[in-house]
Amino acid sequence: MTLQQTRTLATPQLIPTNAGERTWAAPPAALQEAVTPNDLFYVRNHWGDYPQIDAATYRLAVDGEVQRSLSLSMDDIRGLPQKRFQVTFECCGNSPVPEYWAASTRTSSVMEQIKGHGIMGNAEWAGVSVRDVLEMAGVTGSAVEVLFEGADHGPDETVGDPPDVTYERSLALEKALHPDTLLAYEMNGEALPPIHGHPLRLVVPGWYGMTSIKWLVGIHLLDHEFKGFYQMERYMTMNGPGAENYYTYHTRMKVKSIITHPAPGELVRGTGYTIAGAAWSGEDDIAGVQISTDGGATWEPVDRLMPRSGYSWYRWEHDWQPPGSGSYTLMSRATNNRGETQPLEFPNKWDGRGYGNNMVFPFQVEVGN
Ligand SMILES: Nc1nc2c(c(=O)[nH]1)N[C@H]1C(S)=C(S)[C@@H](COP(=O)(O)O)O[C@H]1N2
Ligand SMILES: [Mo]
Repeated sequence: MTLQQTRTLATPQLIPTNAGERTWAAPPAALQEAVTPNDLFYVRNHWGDYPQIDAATYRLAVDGEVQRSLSLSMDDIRGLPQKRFQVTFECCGNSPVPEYWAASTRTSSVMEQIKGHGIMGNAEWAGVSVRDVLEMAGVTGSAVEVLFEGADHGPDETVGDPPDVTYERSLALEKALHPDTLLAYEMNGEALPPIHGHPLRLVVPGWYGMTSIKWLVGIHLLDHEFKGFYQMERYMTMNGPGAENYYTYHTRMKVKSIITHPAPGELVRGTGYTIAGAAWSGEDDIAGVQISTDGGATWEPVDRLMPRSGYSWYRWEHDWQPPGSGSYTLMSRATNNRGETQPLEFPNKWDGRGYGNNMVFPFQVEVGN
């Protein structure tokens, strides 16, 4: 089994995608690896300045609807049983919607690059179960949600209002108590890098990235639903009149697949090429990936769908004999084990935001001799 190792940049590096050093996308070459190296793992911060926390003096507060409030050091946390597995992250704003590209004020070179899917990555995380910490504190029967508080705060990044809001979000008790919902202190075998939440972050397997709170300083057990800014005003879609639910609050990553080989702009030569990519669907299994090399006229199952590791994406490969030189439109389409599949167009156009885009992405490729 051969996988083309094609790098599109001599030295791949993160691509800034907005002003103020808040979001960097992984370059296409980074998505060609099954595990994304730390220095090429996308970054999504809400403020340019991010917390620099000293692990030696760090404390995690656990309070609210608990029998015992806790203040835990990193040594206390490291004393709990360690868990280690891969988790694929995807920002809810990954993969811009084609209709919005034209309207963007970004420079064309950045737009060209973020037409890709780089606001995602896959890493091996090590840490402890949130559940073990909650059991130490003793959750009372009155608790319904768990609020995870980050150390970072500031004015809303787009309109400046609210003037000072903390990055914090809640999980339903059930997801927080899932044994694989982690407090992670390691990423790909290294101490969690400062920009990814050092010394401790939440990792919510299968859910969009905004749920995995970095620079975690508080776990608060609530007897009510949390209605804070980053819970209710961001990372949701208004579905518009006539929709069954007016709002979609994004949680599980929707079923999706991307093509990673060829990379954007790569010229394919010769008569044999292995198209490859990734597919994922929240915590669910991928049942199959189909590929089209003629713009969606015909589809066939990919030749090889590899098993995943933990909560990682699935990698897939497909051998292709281009009928001749010229321009081709490739498409991949994944289906999960619930029978859900990718739509041909972005489904949530009504509110003008692009969250949760899992459409089938047309991918233009030039084949040379
Ligand atoms: N404290 C804090 N946690 C956060 C964020 C943030 O800005 N502050 N961004 C969230 C978003 S939107 C995403 S997609 C992921 C990105 O994680 P990464 O920067 O490690 O890739 O972190 C999430 N956790
Ligand atoms: Mo995100």
